[in-house]
Amino acid sequence: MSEGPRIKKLGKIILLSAVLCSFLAGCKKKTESEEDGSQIILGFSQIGAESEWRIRNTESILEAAAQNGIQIIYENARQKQENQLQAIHSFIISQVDVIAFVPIVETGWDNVLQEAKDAGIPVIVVDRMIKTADKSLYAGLIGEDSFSEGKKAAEFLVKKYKTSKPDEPLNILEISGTENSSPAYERARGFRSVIQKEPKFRIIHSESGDFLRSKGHEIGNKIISFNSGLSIGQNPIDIIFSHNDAMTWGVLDALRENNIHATTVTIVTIDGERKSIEALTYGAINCVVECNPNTGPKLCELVKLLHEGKPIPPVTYVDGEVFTEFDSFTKFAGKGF
Ligand code: GZL
Ligand code: ZN
Repeated sequence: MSEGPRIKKLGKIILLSAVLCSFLAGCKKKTESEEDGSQIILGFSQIGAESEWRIRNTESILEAAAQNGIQIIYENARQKQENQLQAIHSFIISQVDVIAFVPIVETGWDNVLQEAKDAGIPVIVVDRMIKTADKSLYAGLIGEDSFSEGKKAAEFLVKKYKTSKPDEPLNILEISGTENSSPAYERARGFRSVIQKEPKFRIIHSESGDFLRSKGHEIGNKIISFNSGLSIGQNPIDIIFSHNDAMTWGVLDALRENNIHATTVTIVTIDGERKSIEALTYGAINCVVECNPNTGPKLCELVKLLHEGKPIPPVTYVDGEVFTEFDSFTKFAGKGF
């Protein structure tokens, strides 16, 4: 073989080995950092992006991980529990240091959490709660008190209608969140724990809108009756209690499309999107119970404690406020969504 092509061939071998070395060095650097344990690796399974609240919740966690030097493997389950189970399983295989996940529904987690426990990987439940007989399957929960959010919604109605007469019953439509999710159960329970003491209120219908604006829109279209009021069958609707702002805005979309002014009905909603609080100023919404999505910083504190082998509290709540039509709107600081 003449010189020319040989040089070329040699050049190729040198180039290839250079590429190989840099690749190995890269790998080596990554294993080095894992070996000296300088960077915590967190596997995080998020349920999806079904609402502005969820999007802010994800942002808060990703931002906090970056600020805390935590390497996060983020998996978006696109609203499917089976995608979450696969994601958690893959975190176990990759031997992450800590697993955090938002359980889209309360049940069906025991097997994969047992796997994580057997692998010695601590798990933090985020935002929503799970139902399990074995509390040792997770280290702790960080989220919001959904029961108290439901109570606050009802307490606003008791205050708003304190002078209305008991013999003029007030009909409530409840639009609930994702079926079998802890916020849907707990918000409903908290709301009823107050309402059932007040005979003037009647929950005439409850239906899941799956925390989605599109489903809220469908329900909105369903309750618009011919005489441009809102009703379920023959029963007029005086109040709508919606488990999240996304569904509330779906109902408001339907009202607007049918030229029905939102002030014809009292609306109480949960989450605290900026546009929902602003709607208090023009009467489209009457009460917004805030659910704080910014759990990122606190979650990272808990991750670091677990990585150091320290215990964490069984439940850590982040608190939220209540904004109503009676406020002066000077106090709204907002949670960034
Ligand atoms: C509540 C959270 C709910 C929000 C919705 O803690 O799980 O899920 O209220 C979101 O906006 O979809
Ligand atoms: Zn429409």
